[in-house]
Amino acid sequence: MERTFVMVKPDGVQRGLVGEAVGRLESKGLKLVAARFELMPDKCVIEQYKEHQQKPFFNSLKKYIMSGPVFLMVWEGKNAVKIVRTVIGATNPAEAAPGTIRGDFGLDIGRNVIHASDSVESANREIAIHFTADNLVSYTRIDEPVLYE
Ligand code: IDP
Ligand code: MG
Repeated sequence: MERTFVMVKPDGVQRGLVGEAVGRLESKGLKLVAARFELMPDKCVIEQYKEHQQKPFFNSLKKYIMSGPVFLMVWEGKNAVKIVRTVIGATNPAEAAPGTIRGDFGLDIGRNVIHASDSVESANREIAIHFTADNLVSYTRIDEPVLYE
């Protein structure tokens, strides 16, 4: 089983899309193992987007992520990293397929509603930025026997 880090960004929160995002991941069969609603501290934003620190859009990205509350989650399941990236869609909502969260709810690359880790390595790194091991809840979803072969 893999775990991945997912965040409804401030535009998604303001537009009332937390429930939509959670609902899509829940009904996909993935298991929610941690969640928190917060204004993300400066140092966590920098750490989260470390790989983009030298990019021209970094300052506007940081301002966007800190513009309002975000909803942070950890989801678990078989191939969770790849599956969640598929559910959220391409980075640019203009290119994201219909049926994906970004494809259905976004217009602009700088306001793309939701984040999800892009690899198992990033997922482990990002989960550790926002959650402690104690925050991750181990339990069995009652439908697990019918979700997996
Ligand atoms: P990802 O979120 O799909 O993994 P990344 O390339 O890692 O995409 O970029 C991180 C975030 O930075 C994007 O989700 C988006 O919010 C923002 N971003 C990426 N490229 C641009 C850009 O060209 N202009 C403005 N914002 C961008
Ligand atoms: Mg990324």
